[in-house]
Amino acid sequence: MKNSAFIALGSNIEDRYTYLKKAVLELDSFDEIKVVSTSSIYETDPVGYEDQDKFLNMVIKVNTSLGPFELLDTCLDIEQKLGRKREIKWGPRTIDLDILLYNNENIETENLTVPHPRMKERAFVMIPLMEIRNSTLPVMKKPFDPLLETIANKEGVRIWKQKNGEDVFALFEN
Ligand code: PH2
Ligand code: MG
Ligand code: MG
Repeated sequence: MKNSAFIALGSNIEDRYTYLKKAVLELDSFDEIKVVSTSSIYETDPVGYEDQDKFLNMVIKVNTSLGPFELLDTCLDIEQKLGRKREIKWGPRTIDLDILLYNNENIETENLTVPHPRMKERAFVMIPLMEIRNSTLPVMKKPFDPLLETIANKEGVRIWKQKNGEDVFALFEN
């Protein structure tokens, strides 16, 4: 599995935690996809369309033998399977799976843009992404991340379930 990708997950229809868990397990159930890292789960204020319930968001890292478009199709299939209905743009959803990064590639097509075009402004994406990325580096006393310093609405992103240890699925054990 020579490729690696980062995927953002979001849910704001009950049971949010179960939707996150099912989506991660569904992704990992494919022979072509292995979930190698997960962030903590964050509760976040809705961005864009604000008249909706709070989200749970997280970011995962996968290794995969799928190409980016195959990975996108797989994500859309899982959204369908978990009952996603597309009604209001940016509106409530059981599960949203967005490919943030795929290797170091730049992809610009109608259906897929990588890096994800809005990720840099979204604290609910960048905070969990930095958490995973930083966990692969030695622990520093004072993490310094210029991009994170400039991001707005960080206060709208709060830890909901802290990741504890390296086991990828420990977050989802009861
Ligand atoms: N997703 C959106 C729009 N707004 N807000 C939060 N907090 N979390 C999301 O995942 C989210 C959002 C569109 O995909
Ligand atoms: Mg999205
Ligand atoms: Mg999406």
